[in-house]
Amino acid sequence: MAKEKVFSVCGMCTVRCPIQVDVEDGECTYIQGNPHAPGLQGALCARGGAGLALLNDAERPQFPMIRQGERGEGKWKRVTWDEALDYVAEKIKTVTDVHGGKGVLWSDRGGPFIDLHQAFMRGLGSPNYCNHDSACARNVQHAAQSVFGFGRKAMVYDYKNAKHIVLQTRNLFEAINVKEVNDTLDALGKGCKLTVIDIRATVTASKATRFFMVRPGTDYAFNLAVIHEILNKQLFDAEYASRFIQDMDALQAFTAQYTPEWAETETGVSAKELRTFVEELATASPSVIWHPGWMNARYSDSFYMSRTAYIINALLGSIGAKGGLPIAATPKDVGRKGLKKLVDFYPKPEDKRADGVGWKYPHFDAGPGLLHLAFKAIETEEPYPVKAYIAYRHDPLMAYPDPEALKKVFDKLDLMVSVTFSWSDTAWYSDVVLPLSTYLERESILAGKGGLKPSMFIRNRAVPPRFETRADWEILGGLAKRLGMDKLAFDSIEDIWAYQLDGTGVKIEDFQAKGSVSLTDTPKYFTPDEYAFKTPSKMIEIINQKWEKQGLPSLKPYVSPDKPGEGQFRITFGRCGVHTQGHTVNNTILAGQMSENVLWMNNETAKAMGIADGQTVEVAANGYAGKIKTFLTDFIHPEAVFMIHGFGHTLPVESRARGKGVADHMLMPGGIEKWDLAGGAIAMQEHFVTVRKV
Ligand SMILES: Nc1nc2c(c(=O)[nH]1)N[C@H]1C(S)=C(S)[C@@H](COP(=O)(O)OP(=O)(O)OC[C@H]3O[C@@H](n4cnc5c(=O)[nH]c(N)nc54)[C@H](O)[C@@H]3O)O[C@H]1N2
Ligand SMILES: Nc1nc2c(c(=O)[nH]1)N[C@H]1C(S)=C(S)[C@@H](COP(=O)(O)OP(=O)(O)OC[C@H]3O[C@@H](n4cnc5c(=O)[nH]c(N)nc54)[C@H](O)[C@@H]3O)O[C@H]1N2
Ligand code: SF4
Ligand SMILES: [Mo]
Repeated sequence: MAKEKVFSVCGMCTVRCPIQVDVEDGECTYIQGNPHAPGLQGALCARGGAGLALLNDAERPQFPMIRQGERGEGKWKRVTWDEALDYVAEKIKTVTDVHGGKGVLWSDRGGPFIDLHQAFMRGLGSPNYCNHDSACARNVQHAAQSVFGFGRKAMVYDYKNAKHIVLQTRNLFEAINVKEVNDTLDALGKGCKLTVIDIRATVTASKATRFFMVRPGTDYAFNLAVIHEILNKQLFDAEYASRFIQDMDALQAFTAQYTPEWAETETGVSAKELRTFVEELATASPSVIWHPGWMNARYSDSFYMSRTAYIINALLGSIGAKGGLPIAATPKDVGRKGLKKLVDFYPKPEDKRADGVGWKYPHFDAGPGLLHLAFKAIETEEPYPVKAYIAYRHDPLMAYPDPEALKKVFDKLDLMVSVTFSWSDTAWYSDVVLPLSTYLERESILAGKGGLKPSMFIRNRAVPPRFETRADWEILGGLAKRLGMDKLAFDSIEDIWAYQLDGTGVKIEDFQAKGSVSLTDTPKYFTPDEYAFKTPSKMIEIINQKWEKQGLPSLKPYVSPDKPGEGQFRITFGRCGVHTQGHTVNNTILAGQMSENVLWMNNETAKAMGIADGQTVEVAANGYAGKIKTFLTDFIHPEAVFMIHGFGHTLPVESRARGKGVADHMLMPGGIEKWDLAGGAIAMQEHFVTVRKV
């Protein structure tokens, strides 16, 4: 039998761990973490292991389809790839003839392979490239930019060498990145402390040295009190602060009122415990990581929560420190050249963005824009009509609140295309479904990764496609050919790889041994003097003029979150270890692990309502009601109910997922309008639900 080991990249979530796939006679037989990848130790998470079930799943789009009936009706016509690409190209041409390139919107899930997508959009002459992030980490990104002048990924989390890790709104052991999990476990084994700040006890909390259960939505208060205590007790790194932090006086004056005693009344965490905690942080500094959050599209002050988290790191000297948040090196920093960019084929479009980012909202990061505002542009045709939308591996009808409202927006489109490897609500509502090969059946463009050791990595095709699906470069190349964008009409992935590697000194053969190429042998830790912050002052700026000019205070007075009314609860949500967002619930292996979500409720509160553990209840908001079993525990704040996101599927083509559990995003009426002008993200937990026995 022909046996082979193929290096590739997991595609079961956006983390994209390096993998090694065993292939025997054209069949994948086993997937493991790439044994050469540092920190992975050959491991994968449960979802990565379940990739084989995705590959073999017949309940995924198997061939291109064009809608026949009404949008969302589910009447599809099977077509050939030529027919599908001709159809899409023709429709795009019609839109661009009338409205220009800017009439086309794209959204994807961000990540290391977007160069091709951005090149495609530039080729069309559209500035409207967006990613998913206004429903994920945009508040964190903008917080980083407002404090340091660079984005959140310009720093890495050096978990392995940390002495105290603080996870706030961050469930590291269930919302998984395998390397981060392994590195954190290593650190804990070496005596690193772990503090978890959450509204409920997670698996991560169960591994923590200390767990603070806070009142939902009061993290900003918590952080202001921590800053107060650090400044008051002079526990900050004075030398670091004097050299690198501006506006220390303003910070001191602003936080004077936010004492630990005051915070106790907001968060429920005792002032005494907060003080002991801060003392311990100071002892461990600068090898401290106070995580600024990841999925932080939650509250109208989440941006400020992330900002204060970064400020605490700065005060403790951990920005740039080993065991803290060192600065990620780029290829240039280690004397090398990065991959040549496909996006440079075409000039930057001159039109302003439909979402207003960069002109109406000059303080936001223009790169991936804000998708919910682009949707607004579809609805209002302001600043101009947007008539075609391509959702690439993105399911906004599940990822943004209130899908019924969003469908009405999509009804204004002349063309809606979904490029996807599984069914999704968005694909089902599209005009054309272009089925993407699973990550095991497709190559991607080469990708670069910054970090302590910048590198490049490859996604090889492990096996040929099972069905009539194609790789992204084949799909976009096919469209490019039809749209006269010849430079992107590559005939083979090897041609793309060769273009990307040109001038880098790296050859495609160099990826054979390990699946990646490290651009340096030794990790690069910059000393603080070696890098400059990207702010106008080149320092960490507590007061950011870009935001101030928009009338957005850098030091915003704390506003206490609303309390739920009688019989109401604040909706909270998050991830579990065995599912990715909404797209693994139909996976045979993972559905077997967890087929429905449950509603976490505080024990006493539920009992007072006569609700028992495991009982089916109705959870409702604004006309939508779902039935779900309860999970009663002392370890969730009484103001909140919690559920895992991604359940409550309704599509007839997903037999394992259909009708299982409740969809949290249905419980957020008008949710797309609730977004924060300071951070840019949706505030998904600013909603209340009712619960009753059925
Ligand atoms: N109410 C509520 N809303 C949320 C969240 C929440 O917790 N609650 N979470 C938010 C967060 S953090 C995020 S990041 C977004 C996520 O929102 P989405 O990006 O919509 O989430 P996914 O389910 O990962 O969607 C990816 C889609 O692309 C398809 N796909 C195609 N190719 C690939 C591939 O190669 N790999 C993968 N992984 N998928 C592919 C999948 O089948 C799926 O349909 O949702 C956000 N929205
Ligand atoms: N297994 C798995 N791993 C994943 C993903 C996945 O779908 N599945 N998705 C990936 C993606 S796209 C992302 S963005 C990350 C998300 O990674 P995380 O942000 O860590 O994950 P979440 O589970 O969304 O949220 C973390 C915690 O926030 C808590 N929380 C809710 N409200 C509050 C509050 O008011 N205050 C505090 N302090 N805590 C609160 C929740 O209880 C939850 O435990 O995970 C990534 N990894
Ligand atoms: S965290 Fe799990 S699902 Fe995500 S890329 Fe890594 S192995 Fe795959
Ligand atoms: Mo996310």
